[in-house]
Amino acid sequence: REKTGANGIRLTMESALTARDRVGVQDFVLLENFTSEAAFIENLRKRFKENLIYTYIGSVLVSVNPYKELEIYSKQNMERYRGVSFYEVSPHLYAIADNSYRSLRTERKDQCILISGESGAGKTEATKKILQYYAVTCPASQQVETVKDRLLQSNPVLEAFGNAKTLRNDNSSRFGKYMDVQFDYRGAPVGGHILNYLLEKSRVVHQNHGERNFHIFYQLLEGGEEDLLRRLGLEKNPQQYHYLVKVYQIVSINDKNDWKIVRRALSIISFKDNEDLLSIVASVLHLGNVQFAADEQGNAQVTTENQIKYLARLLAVEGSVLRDALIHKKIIAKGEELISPLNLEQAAYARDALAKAIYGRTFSWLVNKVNKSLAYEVNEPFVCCTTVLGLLDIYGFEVFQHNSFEQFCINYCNEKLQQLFIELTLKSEQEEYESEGIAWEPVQYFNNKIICDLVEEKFKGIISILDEELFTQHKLADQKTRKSLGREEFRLLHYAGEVTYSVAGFLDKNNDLLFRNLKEVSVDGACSNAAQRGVGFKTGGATQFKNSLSKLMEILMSKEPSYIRCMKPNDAKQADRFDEVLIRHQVKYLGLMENLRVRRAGFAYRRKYEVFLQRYKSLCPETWPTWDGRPHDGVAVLVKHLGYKQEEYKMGRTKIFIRFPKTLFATEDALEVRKQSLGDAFNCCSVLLL
Ligand code: AD9
Ligand code: MG
Repeated sequence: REKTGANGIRLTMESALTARDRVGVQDFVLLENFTSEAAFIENLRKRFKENLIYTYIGSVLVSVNPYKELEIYSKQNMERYRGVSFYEVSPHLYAIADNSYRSLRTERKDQCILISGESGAGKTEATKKILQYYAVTCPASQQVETVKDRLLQSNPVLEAFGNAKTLRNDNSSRFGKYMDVQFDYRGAPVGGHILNYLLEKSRVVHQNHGERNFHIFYQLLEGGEEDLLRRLGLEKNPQQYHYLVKVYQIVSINDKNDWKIVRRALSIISFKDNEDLLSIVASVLHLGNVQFAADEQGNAQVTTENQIKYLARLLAVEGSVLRDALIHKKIIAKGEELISPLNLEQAAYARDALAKAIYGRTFSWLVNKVNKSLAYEVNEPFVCCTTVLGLLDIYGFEVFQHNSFEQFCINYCNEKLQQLFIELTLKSEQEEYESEGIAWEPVQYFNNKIICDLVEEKFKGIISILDEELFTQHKLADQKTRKSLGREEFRLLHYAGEVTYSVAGFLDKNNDLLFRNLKEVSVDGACSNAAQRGVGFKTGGATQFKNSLSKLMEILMSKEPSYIRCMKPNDAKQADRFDEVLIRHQVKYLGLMENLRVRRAGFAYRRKYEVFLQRYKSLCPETWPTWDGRPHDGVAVLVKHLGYKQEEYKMGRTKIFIRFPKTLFATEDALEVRKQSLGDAFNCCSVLLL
């Protein structure tokens, strides 16, 4: 390319092109070859290299975790996004946050922001940054400050109890979270509510190599004051506890410091009975240290009396009752109660089941407490009408070597969200075309309803069958597929690809078995506080999950959605490393190409006549410097002058629709030239108004 020319104009035009070359396009709809995955990834890579971690697909925000602190979250930057039109500033979380907030205010329509992506992609960070944005930019008052504080502080508390170090993420959320923020008529946050999904309870009793238990255990031991630990019967050393892994110190985590943060957060969300909560945490650790030995008959006997003593006190149950419950099974046959002893293996199983149940219920109880503290207190009568903005931080689609019940639930959840996403995107596209009076061109897309039905249908669906415990008898795949499957496997063709699930352990996990007498102990004991409601359910875990998901879908459907799609650039949690294979995977799992195809089905670009005219009016003598008529007519004159061909664009009621990016780019380049020749007289935003 010619770098210098006889006139400076040529030079400027070159540099505009080079800039686009260097940093890519900030909206994927402007990719010339929008069906090419390679072009998509190349655009991401270019931007990532320039620390531009955000890119749009229309109104969807795609984000790549930078794994380093970027200077883009300052208060000044928040101000830049406040009240500014989506496309006038570079892509950012704040633009999504602000846009949703403004729709909520002006249209008084409930909003939701759905954040998805795989573990470590940055969902939780995004959620927190959005909350911070609202805390800083929304109107304040004394009461509101308290609510803002509680909303922000609910995070460290729930993260302490619900997050853990995994191989993929040092602060991995082990539960799904949906948080509503309520706004009053002034647009101030006045309350909130959290729904939680599927806490990974199995982590309480077992962690994979290189992973940890939930943060709270280490925080308590590392940071807990001496007399507190004494009261709880705990020793400072995590190595003492079977449920805690041997290697527990991680560079990126400071448990001692986090303990202070959590304690403070607990007090802000008005926890008076901290100690009750911590007693339960301690009891789980004691329970893990309960040991058994076999007597002559091979029946388990408790050998660690000390632990029973602490447990009895912490859980407020009779020691003897607890001891008996741990080594016996009570069954009811023909109306009669039968007590039978457990062997070593069964006793260990029962102990772990109790630990999981206690922790799980404590978590639900904690969420309840947080919700009570966030509940909107109506001080002014007649002003109880609020609008709601929901934030969904949910685990992304996942496939491992071995996929079990957890992956099944998680992937099913993603399947539902994808269905919702495609339906709503298509719907909003269709609605826009209709309201603009432009003919709709049908789009072919992967409809995953069939997979959702297969999972959730009454009687025939996998979840129903799980409850019936007939699982292995069901024929899920055709003969051809079956051949490549093991006896205890089934395979689902998810939107993101095929996943083979192993049935082993499915039923157990679905039933979440807790022996009857242990249930009774935990009902009697101190943990009765902690959300007893879960005890004795008749349906399996998957059915409960299905029901809560279907409620979630209803909630989401009733709101206007925005989307943030998070990606991680590498598995090493390192900055400036862009692993193309990993990214390609995620582009697929997030359904981004499908998203782009739907969005680009008709037109790459659309903009209100006023905005379009304002930007490009200098390119036509009839519209420059001012156009007095209707903006629609001005644009018609303008594009005629620019030589747009009939198939390149359409004029809607309020917007111009441009089919191909190249048309827009040609106009942009012409603008660069024009700018140069006009010099100072030219006053136009230098960012391409995507
Ligand atoms: V998981 O499904 O809960 O395991 P998340 O939530 O998607 O996962 P998280 O938000 O916890 O991931 O991000 C993982 C880590 O990446 C964080 O602890 C940060 O160290 C890092 N991160 C994520 N987003 C950003 C960012 N915008 N800027 C800087 C970030 N670092
Ligand atoms: Mg998370």
